[in-house]
Amino acid sequence: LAALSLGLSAFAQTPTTTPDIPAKFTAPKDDYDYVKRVEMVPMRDGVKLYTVIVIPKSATHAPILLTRTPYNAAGRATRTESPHMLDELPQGDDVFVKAGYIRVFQDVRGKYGSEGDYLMTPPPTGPLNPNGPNDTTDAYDTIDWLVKNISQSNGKVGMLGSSYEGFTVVMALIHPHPALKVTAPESPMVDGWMGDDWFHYGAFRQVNLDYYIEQTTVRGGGPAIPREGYDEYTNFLRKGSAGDFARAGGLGQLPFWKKIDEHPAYDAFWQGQALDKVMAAQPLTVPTMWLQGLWDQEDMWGAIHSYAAVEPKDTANDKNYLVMGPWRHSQVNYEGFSLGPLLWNGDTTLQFRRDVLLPFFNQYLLDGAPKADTPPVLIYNTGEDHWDRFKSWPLSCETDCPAKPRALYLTADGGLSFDSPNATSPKFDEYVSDPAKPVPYRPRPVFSGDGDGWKTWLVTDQRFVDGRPDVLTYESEPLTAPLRLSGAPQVNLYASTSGSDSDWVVKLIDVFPDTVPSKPSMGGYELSVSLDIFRGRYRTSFEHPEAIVLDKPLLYHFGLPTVNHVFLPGHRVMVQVQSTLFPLYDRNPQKFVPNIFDAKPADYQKATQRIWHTPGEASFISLPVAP
Ligand code: PG9
Repeated sequence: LAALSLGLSAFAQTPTTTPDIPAKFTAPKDDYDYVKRVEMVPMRDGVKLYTVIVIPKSATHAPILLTRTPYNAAGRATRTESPHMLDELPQGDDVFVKAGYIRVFQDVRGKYGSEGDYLMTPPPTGPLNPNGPNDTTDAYDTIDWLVKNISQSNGKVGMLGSSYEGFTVVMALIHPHPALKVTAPESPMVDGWMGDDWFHYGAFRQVNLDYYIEQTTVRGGGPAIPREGYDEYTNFLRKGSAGDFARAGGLGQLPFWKKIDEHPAYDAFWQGQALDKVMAAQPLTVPTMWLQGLWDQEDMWGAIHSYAAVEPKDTANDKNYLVMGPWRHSQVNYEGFSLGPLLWNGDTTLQFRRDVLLPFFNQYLLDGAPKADTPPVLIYNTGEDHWDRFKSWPLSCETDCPAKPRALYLTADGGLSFDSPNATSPKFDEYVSDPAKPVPYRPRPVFSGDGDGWKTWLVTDQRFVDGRPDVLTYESEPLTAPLRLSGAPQVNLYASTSGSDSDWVVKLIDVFPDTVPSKPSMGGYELSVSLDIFRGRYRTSFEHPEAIVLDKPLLYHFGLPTVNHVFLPGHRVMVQVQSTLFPLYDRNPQKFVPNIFDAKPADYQKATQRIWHTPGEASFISLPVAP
């Protein structure tokens, strides 16, 4: 009666003091369309790697799609907590989920749930890693375990992943397990010095210092380096050299930073882990689709150079494939309708995943699947806005290409010409590069938390620096016929400097007509289709830097990133030359010092930079002009 009068049930009740967190909770999953297994998979040295296996409930004889990651396998396999595998897995997995694949994510050794020691992108077996396990043996052992321990599988495995995850795919290809039947390294990190994450031609990408601390201070995700202000331009400028910035952030305690600091040049440390060189040494045995974005702001080097390195040994033309989309870094796994202000003809990433990637993987992984109609080379035409299918790549180069490049000369009146200059032309243009006022790589303020600003900086309208006294601009007349470039433009800059060291930045730009009626904001837009930076001290040798002879015109020769672009009639071609891209790249003090990481404030000096136009020393871009 007392209970009833209190409004409580007279039957057995949960005592009010029972702890509200039960000893065990199991979410009901009967209506899930998949099962998730977590396994600690043993490697040959006894180290166990944390592995998440997502199996469709309907699976029998299903292929396995494997990604090995330093970015938290549990998180990678959980986009949203959902009963549907399609929503549970990353967006880019959509086509594979719909096709009934088993999906596996694994933490690389030493990260998140995996045991063992972590090395940043561990070198392959060889002098830099004589007997330590690495991502080649770990991939091999993992695949071996997967095909023996997943009863719903057909024993065939494909691997893909972007960036660091793409690096792990390439490592698996060095000595592939026989069950590895097909791969797609997406923007793989292949050569950290030449043109992927850490340096470009020796110029240091200092904004990545946060990555070292996030990735190597703890097994999980570490913190970022604290900042004094909102604008990275000021934050980095105030600290001095990249080395000073790193040391102030505590990176002196991190072995990976020490290795970078000890190897600023392209010595054996870098050469021995350049995976395009490793891959070139042996024929590819697994069908592989190398892919990357045409405006990939992080790993612009890896895929295209690996494709080129292995192509000579693909004599049967059945293993080596190339795909380049109109994308930023890793965009292939998200939506592909646009990049910054550039709008494409539909969802280019879904088109690729559904119509090209999935049939390619199916061919090698699904029992009885038909042969896919995979073009050897698939590249988006960023001027005409459509996909191009080619038999080989590039279409224009010095040897063994359908067409020869054409020299486009930078002329002294700020023009561009396919005719070489004559002796009466003014000899040079000049500008003063002041390390105290470096040219920003994107409009200030450069806020580190602005992810979109970072993802799209390569397509920024270059009018934001055009007209600066320390940026030289060369421009053609409006084109009367289309100009098609299909290959890698080559810079041949004859330049002198009053300093004993210098960086050179060259941009190849498509200038839109003054008015674009269909999208007025694109009127006069200066779209960089290819740009890069070259550290002058490596002019004669990447391994042994040398001081530059003062005020002497010298040739700086380097390749720009690959393009497949048509400059349309009415558009102009533009080339810009400058000496800084700050703070993405650290400043060159413009005085030769043994290690730029240790440059002192007094080492940074202004320099007068001259771009030469005299016969025999005429600066030009070798354009991969294709019919
Ligand atoms: N670009 C990133 C990275 C790759 C390899 C090493 C370090 C960083 C990434 O997106 O994974």
